[in-house]
Amino acid sequence: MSTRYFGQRVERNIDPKLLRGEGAYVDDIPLTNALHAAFLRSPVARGKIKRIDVSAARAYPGVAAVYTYADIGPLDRPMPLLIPHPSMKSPKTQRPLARGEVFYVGQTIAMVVAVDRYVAEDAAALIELEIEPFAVEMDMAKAIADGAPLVHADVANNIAAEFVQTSGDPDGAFARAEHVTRITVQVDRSTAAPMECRAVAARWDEISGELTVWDGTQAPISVRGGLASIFALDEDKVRVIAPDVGGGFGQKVLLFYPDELLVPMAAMQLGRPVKYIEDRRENFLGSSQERTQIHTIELAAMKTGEVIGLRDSFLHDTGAFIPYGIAVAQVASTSIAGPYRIPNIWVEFKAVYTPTVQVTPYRGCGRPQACFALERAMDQLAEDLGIDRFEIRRRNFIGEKEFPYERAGLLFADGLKVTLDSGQYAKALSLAAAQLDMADFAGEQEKLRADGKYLGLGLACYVEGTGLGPYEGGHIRVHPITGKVYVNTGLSTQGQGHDTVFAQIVADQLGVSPQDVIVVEGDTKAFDWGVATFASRAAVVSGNAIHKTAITVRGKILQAAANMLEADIDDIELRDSAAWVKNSNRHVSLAAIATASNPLRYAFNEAAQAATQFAPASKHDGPPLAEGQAPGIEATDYYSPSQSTWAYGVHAAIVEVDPALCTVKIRKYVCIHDCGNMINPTIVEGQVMGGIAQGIGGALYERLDYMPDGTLSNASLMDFLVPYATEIPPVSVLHLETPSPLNPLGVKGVGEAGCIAVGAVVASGVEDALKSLGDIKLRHVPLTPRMLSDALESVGY
Ligand code: MCN
Repeated sequence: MSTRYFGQRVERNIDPKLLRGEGAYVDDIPLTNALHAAFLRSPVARGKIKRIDVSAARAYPGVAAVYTYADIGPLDRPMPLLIPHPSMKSPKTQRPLARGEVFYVGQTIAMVVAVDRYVAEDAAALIELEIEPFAVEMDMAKAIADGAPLVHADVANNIAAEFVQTSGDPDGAFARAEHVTRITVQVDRSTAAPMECRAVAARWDEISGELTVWDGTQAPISVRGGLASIFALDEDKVRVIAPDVGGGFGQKVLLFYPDELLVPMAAMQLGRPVKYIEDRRENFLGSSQERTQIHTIELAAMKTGEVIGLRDSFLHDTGAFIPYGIAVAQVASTSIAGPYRIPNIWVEFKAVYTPTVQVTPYRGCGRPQACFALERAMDQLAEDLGIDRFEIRRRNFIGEKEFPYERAGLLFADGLKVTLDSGQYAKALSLAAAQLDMADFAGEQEKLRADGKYLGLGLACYVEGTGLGPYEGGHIRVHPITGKVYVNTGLSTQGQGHDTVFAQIVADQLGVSPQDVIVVEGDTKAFDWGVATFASRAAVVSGNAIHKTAITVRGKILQAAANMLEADIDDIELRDSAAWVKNSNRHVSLAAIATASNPLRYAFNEAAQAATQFAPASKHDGPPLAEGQAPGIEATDYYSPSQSTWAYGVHAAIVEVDPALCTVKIRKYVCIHDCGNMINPTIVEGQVMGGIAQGIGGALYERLDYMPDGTLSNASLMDFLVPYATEIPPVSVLHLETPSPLNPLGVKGVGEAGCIAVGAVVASGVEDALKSLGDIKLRHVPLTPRMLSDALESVGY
């Protein structure tokens, strides 16, 4: 029987290996005779390097080399600006090693390479460094004022970019409005905190002239291109392997971190493998972060609750450098109207340099901030107009028949329109309400209040543009001899389960079991062209590329089988790893078909013997394919989406607040989401759950606390509070599947979805819980006990 695997809960095939501890991360790669790198990092945020003396470090026994900017030749230049944009005045990117000045605590100043990490760190500690500190302003709102200390001397008011987008006639809408709600909200700085910190190892083979780099990156092909160009090597001579990677969440797709360039450089110069494994403190100090935005948002509404206009002006903290241009802020600005039919929009932002590590996309990429601003404003509008929170959202949703819905004038990224493709927003809201069991909730809220416990209901909706281009590809090959199917892609995986879902797609087309499909990712030798894993794009872009390729391979199999079995091509079906003549027992295995492409080549094998029994029925003497078809049961193809697909969801929660202790417990969390057709619901649920857990961190616990002098006070997992499993409540995840009309599989992305709405839901719930105590407004996450205490104090509690 042929089975359809698309949409099935096929078990993730990589898990047994990882759970048994058999994963191979960069640090597990055995490298004989390897040297180890350690970095000297800046202890101050801004300052001038007055003196650096590495002589003691160089003389330290066991040290192979010490590098400062002066020792790295052509690498001493600013890293690439990945996404240029005309709104940027003087875009700054970081140099691998600081030259002359430092811009944040943790910036790399020197690299020591030694026989082991201990020696490398001890030697780094011997480097004499004198920095004249400059004044800093850590508060983004104050940093744009005249006279504030500058992060970059030539960037006035620290404003890295200013950008305005308009849709419709916002001024007209605000003039017409019967009510305007205006609030200011803030989301604070956080970090991805992956289980595995970043890691790079490199080996240079002088004889073949080949550089091999193991890199815990989300973008191996792009890293290879960068390394080849900076070291003036042919791309074929550079192999980048992203082995098992313990989470990335956007942090591992910077291009480049200093070590990604310097470790290969050292390996080439020293003629020995070199390894660098970032430790947790370095991850807090030197790896990208995201989130701080301050929005002032206004909704122009009619008394019916209809929102006719939106204005949003926000500050976006971009850190000391801006390698991703305005991408994060632009995504926030184009997500600002959420799932609502708001025809008139004005959204403006300023990206602000601060003396902190650079900001690049972290799971959600600007959307959690936009969602927080919009949904907090929707709650306020509901209160202002005396309309139920569910009802006001229902009245403003884009209706099912209104798709495709274009927000004319807004650009998601350069040249990329904001056109929402499909959805059932109202249905998602109704499902959320049903899941919460509102009648029951009201009763319990009343009952617990008598015991001094305060229950509240939180609600938020989001949309997410997913599946960003420009392209991804796939190569599929049915292996002669074994008949196993190999799928190579240009992506890498950090835990998303690509190998399982891509196997499902291929298995459906080729009539094999997903267990017989071996997906190879994260190795530039396996596939040549590709972009990276980010922007929730693998299902949409790679999934469709692989689907397209599998259809071509299927066609070749059918053609060859028809020839081999002397049957009509329409009479062939594929199942159980073989091609069958329908309603008969006549069949030939995929192994034999692939082998028959060139039986002589595999002459010592049984499948080859079997294959020779089938005389090529085609008129030519070649493999049993059609004349002109390439040999081998294999193909390569690409998919390039025309625009993003828009996933969405409604999240709601019942929270319990203890005002005496200022603690918040999430009692129940409900997530209704829609990522189009699901390839694998179990994987989708894992993604959503992981996102929600990360969102809870951002809602209640995780904040990077920069001190007024620019040092990070909580650069450790003892102080930066990542939630434990015990903080994650029971979550019911319900799926809607509205296919995207934009791609053959009808899929949308889901990798970031879970985290987007959580901050807004929690703040909404806590505010609701405390309503009876006074006019408490919660406009800032993470919502710490301190903030709650202040809020309660402000109403005299
Ligand atoms: N999927 C599916 N059906 C759909 C959509 C997706 O079965 N309709 C599956 C996909 O096939 C894939 C997974 O769900 O196996 C996530 O798919 P997708 O939304 O396409 O996201 P990507 O695979 O491109 O992963 C990137 C995304 C991002 S941007 C971040 S950040 C993130 C995330 O994935 N980082 C993660 N999830 C993560 N999960 C883990 N474990 N680790 C990370 O670092």
